[in-house]
Amino acid sequence: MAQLEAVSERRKPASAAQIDVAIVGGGLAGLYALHRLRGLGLTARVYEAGSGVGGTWFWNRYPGARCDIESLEYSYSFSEELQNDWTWPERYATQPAILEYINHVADRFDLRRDIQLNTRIASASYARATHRWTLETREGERITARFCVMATGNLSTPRVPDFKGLETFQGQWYHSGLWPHDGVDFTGQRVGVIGTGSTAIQMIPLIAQQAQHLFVFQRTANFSLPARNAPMDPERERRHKARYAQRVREARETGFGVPGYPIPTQSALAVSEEERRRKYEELWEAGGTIGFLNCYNDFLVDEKANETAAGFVREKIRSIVRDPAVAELLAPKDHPIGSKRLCADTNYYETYNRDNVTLVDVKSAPIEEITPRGLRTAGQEYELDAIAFAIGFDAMTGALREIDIRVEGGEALAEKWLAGPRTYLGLMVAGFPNMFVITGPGSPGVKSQMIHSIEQHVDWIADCLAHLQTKGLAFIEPEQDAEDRWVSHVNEVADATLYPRANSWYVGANIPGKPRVFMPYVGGVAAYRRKCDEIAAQGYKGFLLGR
Ligand code: N01
Repeated sequence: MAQLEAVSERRKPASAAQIDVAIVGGGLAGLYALHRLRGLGLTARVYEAGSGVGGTWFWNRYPGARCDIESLEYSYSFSEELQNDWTWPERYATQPAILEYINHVADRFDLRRDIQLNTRIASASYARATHRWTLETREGERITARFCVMATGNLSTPRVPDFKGLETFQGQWYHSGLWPHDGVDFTGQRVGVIGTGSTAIQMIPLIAQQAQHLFVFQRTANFSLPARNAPMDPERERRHKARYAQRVREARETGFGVPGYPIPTQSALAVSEEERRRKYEELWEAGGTIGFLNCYNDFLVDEKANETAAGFVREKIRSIVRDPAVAELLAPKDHPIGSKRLCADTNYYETYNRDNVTLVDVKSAPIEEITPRGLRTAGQEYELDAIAFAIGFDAMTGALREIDIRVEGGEALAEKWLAGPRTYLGLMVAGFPNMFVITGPGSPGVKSQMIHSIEQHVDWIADCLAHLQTKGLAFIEPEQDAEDRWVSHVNEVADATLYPRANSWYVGANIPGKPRVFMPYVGGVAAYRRKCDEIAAQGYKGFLLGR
C-alpha cells in the first residue's frame, strides 16, 4: 500500500503555481530537460504554446518537411532502450515520423503530466530578493520557479511576411513554419513559392508535382546536395544499433556531433585535382551534407579550398538542369559553399526541368508587391492562386525576444540584446540569474546535430543544478567579464572562417534591421563540450554563485 502511495505521489503533476524549474517550450529540448531534471528530484513543468509537443516538428508541416540529418543519428541518445526499440522507416525521417517519435518519447517517459499545452509564456521576471522567477502566460496565469530553462528553439519564430499588398491577395497564403495541420492541396493551382532556403528546397519538388504551375521566386541561389533518401536498410540499422554506445562517444569528438565524420586533418589544396574530384563524386553519390562539411580541414576556412567544392556543385547543377539560363541562375556565386546552411534535397534541381515550373529571379527584378491576383516584380505580374512563404525565421533570438524577460530593477533581455545577443557559453546571460538557455546564441547548437547539442546542454544544466543543491546555493549567473570574453571568442572563431561572408540567418541578415552579429559558436561540439566541462570542473569558473 505504502509502495502504491509512493508511486501515485510520483505520478502527480508538479504544482503549477510554485515549482523548482519552469521549462519554456515542449520540443526536443524541453522534453529532455523535463525528463532529466525530474531525475534530480526537482519539480519541473513544461509550458508549450502549441496544442501538442514537438516544437519545430509540430509546426513545420509543409510538403516535403523532413530531417536532413540521418534519423539514426537524429534521435535521443539518453536511453539505449529507446534507441534500440525505435525503428525509423527511412534514411531521413519525414516530419510526421519525427513527430510520432517525439510523442512516443513523451508517453514512454511519462512526461505529459508535467506539460501544459496551449500556453504561451508572455513574460518572465526575476526577483533577486527571493531568487525566484515569476512567469506569466498570455492568459494571465502566474507561475513562480527557482529556475527558468528556455527551451524555446532557434527556428520557432516565423518571419512575418511583410510584403506590400499582402492583405489584398485574394488567393490563399501559407507560411512554412505555420503550415495548416490538415495539409494543403495545390492540385490545379498556380502557386508561388517565395524563398529558396532549406525549407523551399524541400517543398518545391512536391508542390511542383501537384500544382498546375509553380513559380519559384528566388533572391539568392543556394547550394544543395542530393540527400539520397531511401527506405531504412535493415542491415545498416542492425550494425548501427550494435555499436550504439560507441557511436555516441564518437559523436562527442567530432565537429558537428555526427559520428563517422572525424574532424578532418587534410587541406583540400594538398591533394591533386583528380583525388579531390574522386572524393567529391563519392560524397555526392553517398548523399547528405555532413560528408562534404567534413571532407577537408579548410573547406570552411580557405576561399580557394572552398571554391574547389563550390565549383564541383555548380558543375553538377549545370549537368542536371537542361536550360542553361536557369542552371546559371540556380548556381550560387555569391557565397562560399557551406557558409549558409548546406541543403539536402530530393530532385530539387531536376524539378526545374519540368514544363510547369518557372524560376523567377527576384534579385535583378525584386518583388514590388502582392496584388489581389498574384505578385508583381519589377518586370512583370504573376497570377497566383496560392503563395507559400518559405522566408525563414527570426532565428536564434526571436523566441526569446518575444518574451518580456527582465530582472527586477535591471534591464530587459531585449534591451541588453539590442546590438545582438550576448551569452556565456550560449547557456546563460550576465545579469539574468538562474535562467538557462538550451542551444542559445553563442553555443554550437544550430551548427551541429541539434539533439546532440540539446542533450549536452541539458546534461550540463542538470549537473549545475545538482551542484547548487549539494552546496545549498540559491543562484548562479555569469560574470560580465566571462560573458564578454566568450562573445569575443565566438566572434574570433567565426572570423577565422568563411561563415560571416554569407548573408544568412546565422548573422540575422534575413530580418530587416536585425543587428549583423554572427550568432552560433562554430568551434565544433568537441571543443565546446571540453570548455563547458572544464568550466564546471573549476567550480563554475566565470560564474557568480551565492546563497
Ligand atoms: O529559411 P532561410 P528556411 N524576397 O532563412 C528568402 C532549418 N531547416 O526556412 O537568401 C525574396 O534559410 C531568402 O532569400 P535570401 C535549417 O537550419 C532544417 O528555408 O535572404 N526572398 C531565402 O531564400 C535552415 O537553414 C530542415 O536572399 C526572400 C529564404 O527566403 C533553417 O531551418 C529543413 C525574402 C529563407 O531561407 C531556415 O530555413 C528546413 C524576400 N523579401 C529548414 N525574404 C531540416 O531538414 C526572405 N527570402 C532539418
